[in-house]
Amino acid sequence: MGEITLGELQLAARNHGMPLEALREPITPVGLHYLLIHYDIPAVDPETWRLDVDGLVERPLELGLEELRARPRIEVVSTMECAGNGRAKLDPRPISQPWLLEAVGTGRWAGVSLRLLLEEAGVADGAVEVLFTGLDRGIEGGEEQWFQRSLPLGVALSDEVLLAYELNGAPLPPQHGFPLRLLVPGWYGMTNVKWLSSVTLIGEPFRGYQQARGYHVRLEEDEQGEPVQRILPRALLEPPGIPDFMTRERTVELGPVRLAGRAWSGRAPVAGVEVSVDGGSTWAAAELEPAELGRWAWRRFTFEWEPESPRAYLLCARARDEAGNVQPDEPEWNVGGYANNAVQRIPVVVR
Ligand SMILES: Nc1nc2c(c(=O)[nH]1)N[C@H]1C(S)=C(S)[C@@H](COP(=O)(O)O)O[C@H]1N2
Ligand SMILES: [Mo]
Repeated sequence: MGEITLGELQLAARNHGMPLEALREPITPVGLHYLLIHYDIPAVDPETWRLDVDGLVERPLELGLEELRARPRIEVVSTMECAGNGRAKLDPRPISQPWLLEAVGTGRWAGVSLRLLLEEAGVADGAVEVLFTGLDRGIEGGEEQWFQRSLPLGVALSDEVLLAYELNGAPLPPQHGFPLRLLVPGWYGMTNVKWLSSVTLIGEPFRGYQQARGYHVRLEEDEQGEPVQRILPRALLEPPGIPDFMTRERTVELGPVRLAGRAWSGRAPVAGVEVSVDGGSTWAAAELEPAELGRWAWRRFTFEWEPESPRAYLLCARARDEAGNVQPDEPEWNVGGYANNAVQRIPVVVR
């Protein structure tokens, strides 16, 4: 596999992942949540900032932060994962943000129901999608653009969809979309447009770059492909023992080890998690803890492991969901490097 380029390193240095030991936390501390920022973090003055709700509506709205906060506050604990998580494990490696497995985090998000605002504005006849526009501008695929994505009206009206102004009990920090971002639990990260400036009802499906070019699973550059939408199942283990500084290989003391991790799927609730200590030749069920944080958050699992001798092991975990989605053993390559949910493998030396 080709070496990481300076361009990829530049992206990786800006957009950090969640250190996998943070899987021990049910809610990811804000500074440990992964980050993905296509362009620059925009400058926002909270005094003059307004959200426009416009397009095919009966009563356009223009709302400041205080006006949004005056509306009923709803909260959802949601696991967010970048669609490019796992990209760097594809061969050949698609050149973009080179995530290994760490582009995930779980936040306690709070804000106002998108449906409430849309009802207030009154959706006019002919509206089919809701377009979300961020304040960040850049050039991608040769096109200058605001970061923009749309949702079908039916998805936008779902109960759990928020315009969030808080993360973990505090105002959104600049890197996570201050003052307001979209939050669509269960959908891959790019859906959750940050630094919102407008919410626009439109009468035709949006064909902008982030919708029609980006975020499609394509086997060849010039095919249409399938849009990337809901998060596929994944289980990740907290790396056990202690790491080697450079290789990150783990060393564990001989004796019983309680392995633990978290599993999620945006497609359907997690149905089960299995663990393997022999690189995936044999699997055993892990203990799945109750879904205390609700439908949209990852679930903790544990597995009691008693290595029989001091030697090398290859730990793996895999999740399946109630819709029958499973994790493949090997990555399924695509041009953009999206939605690679192949099973995690952690080399461990027991001594
Ligand atoms: N306006 C805007 N919204 C955005 C992005 C962006 O670059 N600009 N990145 C998207 C992508 S690709 C992901 S994975 C998530 C990451 O959210 P986080 O940085 O808060 O974890 O935000 C999404 N929303
Ligand atoms: Mo992403």
